Amino acid sequence: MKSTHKFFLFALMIVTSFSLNAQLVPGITIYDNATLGPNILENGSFEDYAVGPAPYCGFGCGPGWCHFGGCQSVFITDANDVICNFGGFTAVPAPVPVDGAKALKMFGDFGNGGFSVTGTFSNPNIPIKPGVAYQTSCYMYSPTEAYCPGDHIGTTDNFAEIHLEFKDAAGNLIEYINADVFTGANANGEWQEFTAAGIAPSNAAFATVIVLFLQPSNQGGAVFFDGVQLNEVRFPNAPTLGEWGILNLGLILLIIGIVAIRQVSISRAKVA
Ligand SMILES: [Ca+2]
Repeated sequence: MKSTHKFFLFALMIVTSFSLNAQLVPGITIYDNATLGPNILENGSFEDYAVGPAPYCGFGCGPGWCHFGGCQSVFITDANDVICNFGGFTAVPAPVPVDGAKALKMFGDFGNGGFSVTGTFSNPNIPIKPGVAYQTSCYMYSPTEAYCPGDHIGTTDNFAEIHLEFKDAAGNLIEYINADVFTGANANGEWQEFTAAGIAPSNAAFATVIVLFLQPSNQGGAVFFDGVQLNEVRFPNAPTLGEWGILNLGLILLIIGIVAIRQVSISRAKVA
């Protein structure tokens, strides 16, 4: 074998080797295979609060969160708390939090007889990286009607949501992503996890996580929230910049090799 052929064969072997080892950037479906970075929310499990009603009417902030809604429509509960201790119902133990010792409870404010919203959002805004995927999640709970009819939302229009909001450097909302909605159909006395994920826009600088209790028809019932997370989504198979360089070098060598072999073949044909 001529030395030129040996060189091109060697080059092709290198290209093939790098091509097999390099892993392409995964598409959107790789969310299933991604790993999550640490929770970047402050007090995402509400453990830094004291048990009891949030001491505000309308708006107020605590460790890592701010709240809005009617007077005392936001509570912090633990397993020693009781629910259904109102309206002639029989008091029963509050749900055991799914994460740690405390959970957040929200219900409507019954303020004006119309649509009301009670909400809790992370504060301050959380610095994020544009173009990077993030995931937020939380557990939600509403008791069965048999256990606590006063807090059960299964016979109401009430529902709850978790949003992930992306904001620009000035704090303006750019876009938000919803998880599935927690409705009366989910009020089965079990903690259930809800998740929303998406890629931060190119002009995003901050993220905010917000959980909402929505009361369209002035009806009773409550939803509990716990274990709220905001995580960077990491793709372990994504190539590093160095790996991208090796891949590109390999492709260049492949092209050079193909062209050179073609040149040698043409030359041989002419000699023949
Ligand atoms: Ca907790």
